[in-house]
Amino acid sequence: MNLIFVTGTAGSGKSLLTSSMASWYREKSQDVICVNLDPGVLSLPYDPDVDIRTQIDLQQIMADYSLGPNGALIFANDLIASKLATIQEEIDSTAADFAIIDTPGQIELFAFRESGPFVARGLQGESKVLLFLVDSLVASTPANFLSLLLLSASVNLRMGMPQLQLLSKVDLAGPVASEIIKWGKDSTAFEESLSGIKSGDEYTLYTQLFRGLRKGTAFSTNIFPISSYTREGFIALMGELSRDFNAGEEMEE
Ligand SMILES: Nc1nc2c(ncn2[C@@H]2O[C@H](COP(=O)(O)OP(=O)(O)OP(=O)(O)O)[C@@H](O)[C@H]2O)c(=O)[nH]1
Ligand SMILES: [Mg+2]
Repeated sequence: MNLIFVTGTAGSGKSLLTSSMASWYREKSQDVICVNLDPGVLSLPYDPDVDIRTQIDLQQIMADYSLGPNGALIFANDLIASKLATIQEEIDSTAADFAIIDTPGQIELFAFRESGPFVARGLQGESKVLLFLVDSLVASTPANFLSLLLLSASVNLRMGMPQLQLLSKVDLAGPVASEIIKWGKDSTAFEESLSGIKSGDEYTLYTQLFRGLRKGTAFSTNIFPISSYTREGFIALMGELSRDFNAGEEMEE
């Protein structure tokens, strides 16, 4: 089974992408399941085949421990680690080819505490890839774009698996989307835009960070523009995923 983890900031489009990728695979007659790892979500745009909410009840946690919604969410997210064996069993029992794993909305609770990386590293599959969604509505300035890439790099540091950056919601972003893609491909274009808002030591620091990120091997600023509504970019994304999964299998042989 190939595991695809979908991560990104709150509201960046993780759940809708999980749903639209699953539909895409199913149309291609691939056996795919959707896994919901968000204990706090009320409604989902897909029918989860494996759902952490059957193991972790947020309302019950609030009542049992007299916690407010934020405290209960932290507790619930930390509890995900203790359910690793059950999640693995449920995923394996489907014997699907792909599992698309939708992660909790609050990325800091999932990626920057112990539980998320423990589950991401602990779940076993033939191959694993992590998608990080850069929301094109948020990444519209060079400062915001760099901030999201740095966040993506820190998620990469924590999760320890191949990672692709996606630029989400490009159908909404208009011409800004092409500008962001240009920044991702060409450091000079990024630096030119950054020079409009930063100068001196700050400019030097941020341009060095950006160039450093671009040199990374496990991580790069190559970014796949996608829309979960129009499916723009899906052919390129699925092609890249299939190359990554085949490369993983070849390495195992
Ligand atoms: N136009 C457009 N809207 C999108 C796209 N992807 C997501 N959305 C919308 O953005 C909002 C958030 O999408 P979700 O899929 O719930 O995002 P999420 O990252 O799962 O959100 P949380 O789990 O709450 O952090 C919803 O209103 C979606 O309909 C897209 O590609 N295009
Ligand atoms: Mg979600």
